[in-house]
Formats: sequence, C-alpha cells, structure tokens
Amino acid sequence: MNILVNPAPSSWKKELARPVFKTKDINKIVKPILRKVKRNGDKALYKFAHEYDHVDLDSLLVGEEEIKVATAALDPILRTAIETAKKNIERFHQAQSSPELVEEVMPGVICRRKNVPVQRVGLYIPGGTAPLFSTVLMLGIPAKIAGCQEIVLCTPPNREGKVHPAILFTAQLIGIHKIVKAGGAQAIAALTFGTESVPQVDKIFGPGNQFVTAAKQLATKYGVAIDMPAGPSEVLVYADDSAIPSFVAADLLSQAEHGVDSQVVLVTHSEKFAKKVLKEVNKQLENLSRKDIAKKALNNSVAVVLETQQDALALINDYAPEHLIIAVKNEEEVVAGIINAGSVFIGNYTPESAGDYASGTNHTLPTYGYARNYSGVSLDSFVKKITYQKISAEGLKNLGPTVEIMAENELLDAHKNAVTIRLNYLKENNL
Ligand code: HSO
Ligand code: ZN
Repeated sequence: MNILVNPAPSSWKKELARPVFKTKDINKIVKPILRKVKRNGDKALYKFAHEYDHVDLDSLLVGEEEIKVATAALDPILRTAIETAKKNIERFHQAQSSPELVEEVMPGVICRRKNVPVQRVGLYIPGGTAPLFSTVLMLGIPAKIAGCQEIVLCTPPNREGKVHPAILFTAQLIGIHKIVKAGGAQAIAALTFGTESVPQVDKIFGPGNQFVTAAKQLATKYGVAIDMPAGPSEVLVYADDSAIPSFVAADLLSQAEHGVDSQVVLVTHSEKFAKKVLKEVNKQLENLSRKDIAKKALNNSVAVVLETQQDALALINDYAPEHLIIAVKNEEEVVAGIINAGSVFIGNYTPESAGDYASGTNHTLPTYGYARNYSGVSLDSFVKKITYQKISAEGLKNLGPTVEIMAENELLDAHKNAVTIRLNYLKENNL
C-alpha cells in the first residue's frame, strides 16, 4: 500500500483504478456452462458438482434431515448472534416499506401505485473461502418481508456434499426451504432457465466470484433481472487526526481480507497519520488467518494525502466507494457532502463489520464505482410498483383536451382519436 501525497485531481482515476476484470475470457468459460444447464438441466448440475466441487451428489436439494442435523450442531452462541442480527436487519428493512399511493390528480382522474413482490427470486450464497451466511440474512429477510412467493437459495456444496451448517440454520430461521447444492455459473444458469429440481426465477441476487458475476450479466439477456453489477468488495476510510490509527488499520484489513482483488483506500490530511496507519496495517496483518489474501489486496490499495476537506470530498465522490467510513472531526459536514457511496459508516465506533453482519443495513452494495448510479439491496429490490388509473366521464372531460392537443402535436392521430371518440360520445349522449 503506497502513500500518495497531493496527487493532481487529473491523476485520481488512474491512481485509484480498481483491478480490471477480463470478462471476455471469462465469458468463454461461462457461456458453455449456461448452454449445458439449459440443455441438460439437473444432469448438467450433477456433472458440474463433480467437476468443480469435487463431489458426487445424491440430490441437488438439501433435505429436511440435513437441516435438522446442521441446526442442532450449531454453536448456541453463534445461533443467538444470528438471531440478534436477524432482528436488526428485519427492523430496518420492515421500516423501508412504503405505503400504497392513491392520488386524485384532477377531478375524476385517479392514479394509484401498488407494491407487488417480485414473485420468484434466486439468492446466490458463495461457499468458497468464506461461507457467507450473513448474506442469507441480507437477501432472505427483505425477500420475505416483500412477500416473494418463491425463494430459491443456491450455494456450492463442500467435498462431502454438505452445505455449511450456519447457512442452513440461517435459511431455516428466516423460512427459506428450497436450498440447492449448486455453485458458480451453473447455479446462475439453473436459476435462469430452471431445471427439474431448480425453479426458474425472475430476479437473481447475491455476490460471487467473477464467473458468477459474468453469468448474472448473461442471465439478463434471458429476461432475468439481477440485483446490480458486482465487483470485488472495497472500502474507503476518510480519517483525520481525531481517528485512531489502529481502528483505521483494522477497518482497511477487514475489507482487504475478502479477496485478492479487493481494494482499500485511505484518505487523510497528513502523511504522518498515513504512516501510522500503514504501520498498524502491517502489524495487524501478521495475525490474520487470511493474511495472504489481504496482503495481495493491499497491493491494489493506496493511501492518499490531500490538503483540504474539499479535495477529500471530491475524491470520495469521484471514486464512489462501496463502503465509506468517515472518522473526522466535523463528520456532519462531510456526511452532508457525500453524493456517491454505497453505505456510510460514521465515527470512530462504527466499523464496517457492524453493517456487514448485524446493525440492520444491507451489505449487498454497489462496488466498482456503481455507487454513482445504483443503490444497495433494500426492500425495494424485491418489490415492483404497478401503477393504476381510473378516469370518470367527468375526468375525461377535464383531461381529454390536454391529451388531444399533445397527441396532435406528436403527429399521433390514433392516440388523439382514442380521446376524441369518447368525448364525442359523451357530448352526443348529453353525459
Ligand atoms: N463486506 C462484504 C459483506 C460481508 N462481509 C459478508 C463479511 N461477510 C460486502 O459488502
Ligand atoms: Zn465484509
């Protein structure tokens, strides 16, 4: 992790470039996987489990018994922690529900907007180097609150053909019963096309490696929606001398340990402070079990020393971090100036880990600069809004002439006629 002192704004993009994805090569691998699952269904999934997960499965679906055994064996302290997190996440997501709207916009013209859940959703939970059971909470809870009719969870099995017990416990805790032992692009393909065991879904959620990400992008070509374009996790910490270097270092490392392609950024106002943080980073790194991963991620990472708060804000908004930690004296002023970020953590006692697990906000967030144009997952991600209108005879008399003149000027006669024919009818019948 290098320290850059007062880099010119014109160089920020280059200096803070995220690790690049080579989607072309990845698509070459992912496209045939999609094709095979589309053609051969379950058979292809069994074959891919053998090939990629190194296991010959008896069944693609997790059975009742497996859930019972896993749940019973789970450490009660972990169980309580997951239950506490669930409560907070439920509370914050329940509060996001918006009322239905009814508005009489002019006499006799009534417009409504109704919330309807996305009917069938697929949740992808990575296995791999870290079993992200917290993501089951982050995706499953809003799906349940929204009222999605079918919730399908896909996650890769281990070499014994089992799913991590905490993933199973969390799924049953929130009432997700369809759990599929499939990972990678093949899981996304199954959710996209449906197989004998896996229902086809309308929208796919969840993080994953580059293959999962590429498969999700391809899924959109088949009419399936996805939560957002995803990339490796990242955090930007904006800290001044009021921050505590060891805290800042711990926060940077907490994201660096996600993956070798993660990126962490420190923005500060003094080189001395940056050096203190980096010293701490190196010290804390030594004790991490994922030290090798974090070390590689730190190679993609940088500490930037800028003179003014204005510069810091400009850089942050330009970078659009997935996670932003603000540990500066005048935090309110800085918070007010943020326009591009996925989720913001304020003050010395608000580690990103709190939001990653249990404070209540969602941890599925836009990475890779997409915070410029995407929001993180929320209740809204699982809800569609349908609009309705009902116009009375009186209403059409009020609104009709406006529509007629607009249609006429767009040179769309048939549009105009749809109004005129009715207005004439009302006149002829003295209505
Ligand atoms: N920081 C990750 C979420 C996560 N962290 C899950 C730990 N477990 C992406 O926001
Ligand atoms: Zn995390």
